[in-house]
Amino acid sequence: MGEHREFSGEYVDGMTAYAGIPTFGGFPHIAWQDLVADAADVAVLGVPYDNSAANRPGCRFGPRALRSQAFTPGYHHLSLGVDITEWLSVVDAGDVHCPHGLTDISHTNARLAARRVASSVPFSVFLGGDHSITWPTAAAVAETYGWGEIGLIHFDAHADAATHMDGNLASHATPMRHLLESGALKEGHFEQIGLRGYWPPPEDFEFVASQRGRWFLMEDVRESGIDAVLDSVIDRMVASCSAVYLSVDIDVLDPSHAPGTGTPEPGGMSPIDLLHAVRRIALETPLVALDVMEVSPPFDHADVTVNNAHRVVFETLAALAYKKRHLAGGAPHLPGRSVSVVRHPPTVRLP
Ligand SMILES: [Mn+2]
Repeated sequence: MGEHREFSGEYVDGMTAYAGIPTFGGFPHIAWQDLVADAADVAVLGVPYDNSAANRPGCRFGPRALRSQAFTPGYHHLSLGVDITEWLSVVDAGDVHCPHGLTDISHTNARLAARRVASSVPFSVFLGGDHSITWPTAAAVAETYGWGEIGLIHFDAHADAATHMDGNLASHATPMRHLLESGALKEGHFEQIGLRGYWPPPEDFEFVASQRGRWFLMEDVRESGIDAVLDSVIDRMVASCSAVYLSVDIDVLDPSHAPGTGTPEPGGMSPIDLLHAVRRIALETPLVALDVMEVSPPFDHADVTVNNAHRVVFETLAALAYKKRHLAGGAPHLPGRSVSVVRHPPTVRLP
């Protein structure tokens, strides 16, 4: 006869990676409308809009997938020796209302919500959504930090500097054009990394060159190495810009690492190079905002794209935490290692 067992009777509390109402990174939710000055160091805002995708859509589901499907393993960055949550308060500010088919309303809403976020907290994260959203969000950051004062570093397979695509002026192929033409980005404040393939035509590069923008093809990255490219990009940004916006189209990664996107282009970056690049930019420039765009979960496999996009944000947060601790006089906690992975001292601008 089996022994009878009783339940212990005590509720055991805790947190698992696979349960609970999802927020980005498991961070607390404060709606963007309720953000007030210094409510947090970082706020994460979703912009679920994909009406401007030129090929396969689906990135309206990006913000939700980044909350629910990405695996959040913890907050301690192994190579930086820093715990994100010890040094940064991060909130999930929810989503912008983007009604289907209504581009003007969606872009206006994105700009107003991004303005609220950027003016309330020291560091803004925007989750797309297609890349047309960088037009309103980067414009909002420029309004906050000074029109023409910010610089933009853009990782992408594509230049996104067309005047229009298929007649659509608000296409995801055009945000960089609008930001440059409007003066949000001044001449020489624009750097692109990872371009490749068959688009756009030479006229678009002539325009970027006329704005003294620069672009580094994947071929340049392959030949020079990512660090040489970053040295050049970071030097120019630090010399001329008081604040920096980082825009990452997840299709800068090779499609083997990011199948869940609308316009995949073979021959792209590896996640290790992208995360390293994002970390260096966050550490070595006065970075004030990040966006991660074009994550299209319906085309993803095994959440590989979602997890890579999530780690782009976490790498940035870890670098910001590192900078904050550095300013406070703290040192990395790296048991068993004597050499820091950080090449250059961090810049002083911080959340
Ligand atoms: Mn792209």
